[in-house]
Amino acid sequence: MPDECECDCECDFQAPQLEAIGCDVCKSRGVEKRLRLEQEKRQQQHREAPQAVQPQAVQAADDADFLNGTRPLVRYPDGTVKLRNPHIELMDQDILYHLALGSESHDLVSMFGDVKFVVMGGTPKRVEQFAYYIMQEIGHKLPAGTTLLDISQYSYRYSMYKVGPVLSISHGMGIPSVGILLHEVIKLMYHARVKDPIFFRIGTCGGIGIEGGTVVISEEAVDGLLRPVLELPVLGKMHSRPARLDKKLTRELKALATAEDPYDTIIGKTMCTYDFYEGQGRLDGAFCDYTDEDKMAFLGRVHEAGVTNIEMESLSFAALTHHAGIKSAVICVTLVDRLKGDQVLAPKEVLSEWQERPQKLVCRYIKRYLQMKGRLSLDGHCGSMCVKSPRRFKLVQQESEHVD
Ligand code: R2B
Ligand code: URA
Repeated sequence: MPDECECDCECDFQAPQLEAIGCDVCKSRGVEKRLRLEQEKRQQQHREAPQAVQPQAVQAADDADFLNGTRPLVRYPDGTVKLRNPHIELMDQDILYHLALGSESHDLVSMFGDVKFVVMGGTPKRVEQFAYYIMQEIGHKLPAGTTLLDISQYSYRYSMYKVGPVLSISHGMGIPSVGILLHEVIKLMYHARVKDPIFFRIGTCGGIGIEGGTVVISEEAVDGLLRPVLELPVLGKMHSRPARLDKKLTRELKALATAEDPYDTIIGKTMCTYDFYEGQGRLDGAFCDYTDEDKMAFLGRVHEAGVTNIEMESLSFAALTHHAGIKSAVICVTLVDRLKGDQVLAPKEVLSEWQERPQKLVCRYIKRYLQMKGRLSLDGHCGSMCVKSPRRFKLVQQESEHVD
């Protein structure tokens, strides 16, 4: 488009307010020109943006901001979650596609405004199990004629159950899956105006030099190169976010392990990898270009660096919750000691009992919190049909489905 005016209104195309001067043709050209100049300026700024920052620098800057009190306020003063994305406010509606929810299709404040805890686990079955377990433990009563429902069933991606102040959600396997979910759950917290939520990931992992069935509470998440940072290419450039977990929450969880527990609960550094096989140094994948000695040397090295367990989601979980200013913790049970082997060989019933261990710890935390707030009702009174045993209730329900 030529900048010069072809008419005789003598519009000055150098003027800052191009859209306000000249004839109608020049005005519209002025607007177009301004938009084009703004776009060029943005593109130029993007080209000049600094190259990928080193993970150590990201961590150090985050530390400094934290200590100086200059870390941007990531929650509103009343504790509600603030979104670090100016675009959301400008949208007509925000569809949380993978949760099968929307900011205008659902009354998210009434549905989720009372949430305090978000507990994530890998599989739909495990989070359903946790929902029934926590329901029993906190004495949550369902209204007559109702049962727990998978709120996100129509997404066919993730499962979500709500039990009073607790949301139990499946995150699938790996950093991409948990990352997508966290974007949407953090937005859900924002739309629902949830105050000071606490997020937990409960899962499984491989241990290094520790017995199968040990519960590990992560003090830090690191990547396969031992860097405590989540790296993500964004618009063609590498972005780094510090992966940080709440230290106080970690200590509080550890304090809830008891001497009567027939297993150890420890605090350790968690390595998070992009793959279960080669990424975790296994010899039993479809491909393997290293020797048993190479594998043992790698595991020895990371163990020496303080790594106690390996899994596949903690880095994204820690980085995105920290970026959102949300307190979080990762609690995993070890299924195998990687210094002794690669395959998960324990019998199904044993694995099943092991997987309940992180659930128990988080349940103790939630119960203690609700007790302290005077919100734990265990008096057994309810005005309508109560669920006495969620397990039996479910069995009866399942059986009825098979009877004509
Ligand atoms: C633990 O177990 C899964 C792999 O089997 C993965 O989701 C993880 O972090
Ligand atoms: N999950 C993992 O990611 N690794 C293991 O070794 C076991 C469970």
